[in-house]
Amino acid sequence: MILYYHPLSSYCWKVLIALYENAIMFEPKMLDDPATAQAWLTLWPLGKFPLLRDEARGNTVAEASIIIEYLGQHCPGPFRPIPQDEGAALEVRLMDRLFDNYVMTPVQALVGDRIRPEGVPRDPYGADQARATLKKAYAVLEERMRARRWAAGEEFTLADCAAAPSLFYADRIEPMRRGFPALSAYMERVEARESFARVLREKEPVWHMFPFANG
Ligand SMILES: N[C@@H](CCC(=O)N[C@@H](CS)C(=O)NCC(=O)O)C(=O)O
Repeated sequence: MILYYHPLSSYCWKVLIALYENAIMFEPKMLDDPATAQAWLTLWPLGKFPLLRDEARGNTVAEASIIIEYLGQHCPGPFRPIPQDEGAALEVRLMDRLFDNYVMTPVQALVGDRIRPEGVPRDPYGADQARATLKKAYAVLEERMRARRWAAGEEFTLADCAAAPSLFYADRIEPMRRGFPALSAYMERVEARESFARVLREKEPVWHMFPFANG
């Protein structure tokens, strides 16, 4: 299986965590190579990454959460992205949506605002709205995760694949560690987990390219 990815992409981190959790073999293809980027765009003209190409089964799989569910179906292991219990599964999917829609989306808006090409005006109103969304999301997540070890309960799931990258990036842009003790304790736990620790180590050579790397 080929994973089209970039080492600074939070949605790629989300999939890498799932791959590393179950020690799944794959071929990473970095999108900074023009021929790789062309192959990826041909497969997925929407131009979003990550993208998984499973040559053996003839499948092209897009969208991080769907890729993770696909891996859970075809390469099962001790890490189960979605629990069998229906109620628990809904909570996992809800947390996955909360992290994508209300943490990662405003983070992308704030990063996008900072790296606008020269001559394109910034959007302070949109940036304020994005920060306000992040603060509301922190409060909701703090409350919901207060008594949990992992993002959706006692098991490490798809929700954690979404939580770890989105909170990591959000914390660099709108620091959360002082005001939100449950989220802060969660970040320490998840950063110590080998799958995510590996993702964090692998980002180091390119981390300076992140526009908020120094605050
Ligand atoms: N909903 C998509 C979002 C993926 C996404 O936004 N990826 C970013 C990188 S983290 C991307 O493709 N950026 C390129 C662009 O938007 O042009 C998913 O869950 O996979």
